Amino acid sequence: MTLLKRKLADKISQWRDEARDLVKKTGDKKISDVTVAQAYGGMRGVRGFVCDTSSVSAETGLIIRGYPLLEITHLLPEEVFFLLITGDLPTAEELADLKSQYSSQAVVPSYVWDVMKKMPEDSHPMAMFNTGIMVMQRESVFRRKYDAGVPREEYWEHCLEDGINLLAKLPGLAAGIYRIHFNKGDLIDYDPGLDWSENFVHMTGINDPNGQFKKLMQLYFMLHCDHEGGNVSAFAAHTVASALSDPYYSVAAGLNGLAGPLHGLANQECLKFVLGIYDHFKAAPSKDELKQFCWDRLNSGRVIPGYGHAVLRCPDPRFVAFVDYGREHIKDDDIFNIVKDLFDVVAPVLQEQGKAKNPWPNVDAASGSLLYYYGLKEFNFYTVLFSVSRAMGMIAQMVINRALNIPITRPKSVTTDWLKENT
Ligand code: CMX
Repeated sequence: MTLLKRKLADKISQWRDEARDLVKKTGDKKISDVTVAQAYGGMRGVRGFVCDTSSVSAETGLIIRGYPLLEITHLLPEEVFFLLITGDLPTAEELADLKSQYSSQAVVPSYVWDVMKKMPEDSHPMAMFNTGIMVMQRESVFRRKYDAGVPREEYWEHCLEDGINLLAKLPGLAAGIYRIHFNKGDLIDYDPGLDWSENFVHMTGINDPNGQFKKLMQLYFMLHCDHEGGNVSAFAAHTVASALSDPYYSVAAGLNGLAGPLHGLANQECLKFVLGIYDHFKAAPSKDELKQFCWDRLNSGRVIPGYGHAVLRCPDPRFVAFVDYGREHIKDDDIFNIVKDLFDVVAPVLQEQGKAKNPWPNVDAASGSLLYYYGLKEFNFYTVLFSVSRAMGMIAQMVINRALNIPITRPKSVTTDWLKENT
């Protein structure tokens, strides 16, 4: 048994007792009321289910298992996955064990590349990535075990096995799609001497002479790992997994949601916006010029990408972590400096416009400028990177939900007539 599975087995018996006790003692206590405005408003703020991997505070942002994000940005993605799923940081031995599981499962099956190479040239890299995951669905251990009739107490174990097998392959799948879609030449083999994020950089073939791009990707994959349970991608994955669709189906479902421009696709939109500014002014503009540019965009009926958030009411700590990284490593870069200046300009503009409830930057506002600097310039690929990371949160949440036997998701919708008669 792997060390992660052993640790989870201990934790799960405690979590099951805790959940059972809570339902027994406080099962009829209310945790939310729903207004008509919320019913028409994307259920914003409705507390309707449990997610323990992380929580998002409107005032301080992401908290992972009790750790405010900015206190743990040094963690490897492997460590943060262990933390998300178990609630504990791994020991050196547990980390080594997880790394060796990833390593043994990292090679993407060749039939996936056959499909990827046949996809139309104008397929979006996110469509390729999600297709790649779906093509691997035939590997699902969960599906085979379910079909064989294993007891439901065991579901989480097979969900975990699928989750690890899938996570192990995502850097390779993403890097291979990068090379195929952008005609970068032959695929590059996985290097067992490198870790998860280092392997991604290695397999893209992007030149990284001083190892700084690898450092950035370690940070990138760590920062995007989870954002509690109610965001579009996590909730879509949660809902699909609740039907006992296996992790391949469920992660792909979540990532199809991440591909929306109001969610994960905003990072490609954001860099497009910043490069548009650079092209327009042929250099880094003054703050007054930036302000006018933002107003022109708003007046044309478009959003400022990378700004605003459904839950946050503060600058996103993930944005802060990226800007800190940029200040340390690429402080003289023009594109990065536009991103920094936008931080001073956009919030007052959005406040003056008076529509956005949160005028501050979210995670997507800064990441693109850093990727661009290190040579990953194809911005329609950026959401794939978000996906590689966010799959960790989806998988951690789904393993826990199977362990707790959370039933199929089925909230009740109401009709407009019902509202008229009953409110
Ligand atoms: N620029 C312009 N207008 C904005 C805005 C922005 N960045 N953010 C919000 N608004 C507008 C909304 O479009 C909405 O306008 P209408 O009333 O005309 O429909 C109004 O302000 C109120 O919206 P809100 O309650 O503040 O925000 P929502 O919870 O509805 O939406 C989000 C949140 C992120 C979709 C929205 O802020 C947005 O579109 N931002 C730009 C896209 C973006 O950066 N998305 C990435 C989010 C992070 C992620 O999930 O990856």
